Amino acid sequence: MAEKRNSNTENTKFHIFSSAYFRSVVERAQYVNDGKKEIAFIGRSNVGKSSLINSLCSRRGLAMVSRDPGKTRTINYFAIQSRSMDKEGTGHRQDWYLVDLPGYGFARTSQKSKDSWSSFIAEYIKFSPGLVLLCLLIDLRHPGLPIDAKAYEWLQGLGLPIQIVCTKSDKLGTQEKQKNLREVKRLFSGSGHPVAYSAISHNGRDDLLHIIEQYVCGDES
Ligand SMILES: Nc1nc2c(ncn2[C@@H]2O[C@H](COP(=O)(O)OP(=O)(O)O)[C@@H](O)[C@H]2O)c(=O)[nH]1
Ligand SMILES: [Mg+2]
Repeated sequence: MAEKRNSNTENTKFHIFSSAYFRSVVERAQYVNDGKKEIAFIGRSNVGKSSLINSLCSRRGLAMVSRDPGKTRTINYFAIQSRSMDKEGTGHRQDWYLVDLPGYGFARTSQKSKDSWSSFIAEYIKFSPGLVLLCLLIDLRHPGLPIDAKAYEWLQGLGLPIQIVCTKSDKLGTQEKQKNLREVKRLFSGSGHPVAYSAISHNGRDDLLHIIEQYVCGDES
């Protein structure tokens, strides 16, 4: 896919100015390991992961929204270039990867397939030294799904920072949104403040980019 540069005029804020599909891998020997940082996205199938990645990068077709879920189990890397400005007004460029991980929770998934999902993800996390943050996506309409609670508990055990991102926030009214956000905070305690996101209005993009900036520009790796 050709690289596209965004015409972003807000140049003082941390922003992504270039994004391109880089590589899909299925096994450890193929992992990208070039010293760049990685921010990975994970969540239930249909939670809005591809839409969120597209929104974050301001690219309509970057991650395929319609890609048939569950058929292929691949780790997809997107090469990202971002720019930030320090207090002195000097611009800095960052090169990193956004990593799209296979979703969990398909209907009719056997225990064997769940186990292989877990070992697939655990291996990626274990052997990717550039990985600095895991974004776990939760549908804001359904904060209490047992499968998300299980995934969170399991991911927490892997010892990486986790950022909860609540998707499809545009589908809720203000009151329900606040109520469900409180519920997410309660259920996913220990992961900081959840970000409410809408891939339609892009509400939440600045908040999430600000969080990503801390990891991409900081030295937490
Ligand atoms: N209203 C609304 N719909 C969304 C949002 N994000 C995703 N969707 C819809 O939810 C469905 C699944 O989205 P997709 O990004 O393919 O989910 P994925 O399987 O997690 O990658 C699609 O029909 C999207 O258009 C959102 O923020 N708001
Ligand atoms: Mg998808």
